[in-house]
Amino acid sequence: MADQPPPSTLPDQLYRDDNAPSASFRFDDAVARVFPDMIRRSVPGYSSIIAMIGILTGRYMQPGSNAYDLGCSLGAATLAMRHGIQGPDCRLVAVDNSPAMIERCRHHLALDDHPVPVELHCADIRQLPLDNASVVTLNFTLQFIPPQERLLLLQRIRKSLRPGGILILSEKIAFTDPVEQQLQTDLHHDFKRANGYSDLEISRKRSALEDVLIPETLDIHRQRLQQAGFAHVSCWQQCFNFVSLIALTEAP
Ligand code: GEK
Repeated sequence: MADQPPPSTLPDQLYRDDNAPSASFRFDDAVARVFPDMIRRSVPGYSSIIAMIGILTGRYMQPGSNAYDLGCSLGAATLAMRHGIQGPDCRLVAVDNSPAMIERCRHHLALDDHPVPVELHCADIRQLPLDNASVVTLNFTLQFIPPQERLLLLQRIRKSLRPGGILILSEKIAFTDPVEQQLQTDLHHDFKRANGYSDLEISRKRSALEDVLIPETLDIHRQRLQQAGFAHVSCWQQCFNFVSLIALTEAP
């Protein structure tokens, strides 16, 4: 694969024209083609989360264990995890159920010459066998899983983790207080406007994501993680309505 040209990274103009997709949002070829630009301009704090996933992996990855990046898209978090891994005999597994994402992710990984091998799978993370894990990442993926299926997935992740292992969970969140909800939504839209999206693009994308990306409150996430068996949950980054949590198998 390394001898093939790298995938081009195009500007996200998907919702700019009148022929913008009107159906529900899908991770298809059109999205995969513009994904790096789309996520950088849409998710406040994304690049700092990616960098910190490398740091967290470095701290918690145990020799002879597995790391998983679930919902890897083009492999940004996968690469951060790969570079964070220090110990010997570690295995890194990256999974996404979008063939368009996996195809491009393969190219991105091939351009990186770090020695830790990466296994790439096109699969549904709800069916993926997990074991002997010390670091599992769900970087803005759980929000696309139907809410009633989230606990089961977190329980399976918790069961797969060694003592001392962690889950890194990043999500768009909702707020119970309507004033806070409005404030954080407005600030997020200001961020998107500052990154060149028009009001029309913002509103078209918002409609496309309705019932596809389902945000929940920080309280619901914390409670569910505890119900799944995690000993401690810490929110280590919040930027407007986007957070990243670390869930520990053992209290620090
Ligand atoms: C990053 N983590 O750049 N099984 C597998 N993959 C899934 C499933 C599923 N059931 N549902 C959704 N996905 C990445 C960004 S994007 C976040 C993650 C976003 C995949 C989906 O195909 C997409 O690639 C990814 O989860 C979500 O760090 O677009 O906001």
